Amino acid sequence: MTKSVLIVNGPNLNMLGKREPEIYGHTTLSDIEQKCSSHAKELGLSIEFMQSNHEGDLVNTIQDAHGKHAGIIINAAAYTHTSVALMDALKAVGLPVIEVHLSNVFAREDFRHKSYISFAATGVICGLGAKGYILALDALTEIFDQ
Ligand code: CA2
Repeated sequence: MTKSVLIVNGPNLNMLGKREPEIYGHTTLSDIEQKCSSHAKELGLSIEFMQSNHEGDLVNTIQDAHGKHAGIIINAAAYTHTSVALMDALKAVGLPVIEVHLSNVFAREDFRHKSYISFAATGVICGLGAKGYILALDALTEIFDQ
């Protein structure tokens, strides 16, 4: 059966490509979704791609992944640095998790160096822009095949 990957995007990522291109580039979230969708097809996976500005929606989506998805890719955006609730939901769902950031958070402000998501993540990719999501799909494929 085709394995499915849940791709979760946190607050303000809906503005990608529309504001602050000097930090986050010109690629929109919809461009990233299309790239993920076509790469997933090549890997024989299906994806559910979502974005929300609300922490509770993100928690609900992660909880609902149980029995539905084989792995999770998450860019929790600002909630990365604040959300015990997202960390707990990711731990509870018990799926492999790849954390992605478009920017290199370690080359930015100190408050971005701390990630609650990393406590629940199998691996972390940052600083490679939209390519990070593609590499995360490759990483999950390897994990599924182990
Ligand atoms: O580098 C990343 O992917 C981040 O997760 C992006 C978050 C930031 O808070 C994290 O520290 C690192 C911010 C996402 C906001 O995206 C915007 C896009 C366009 C315009 C404004 C914000």
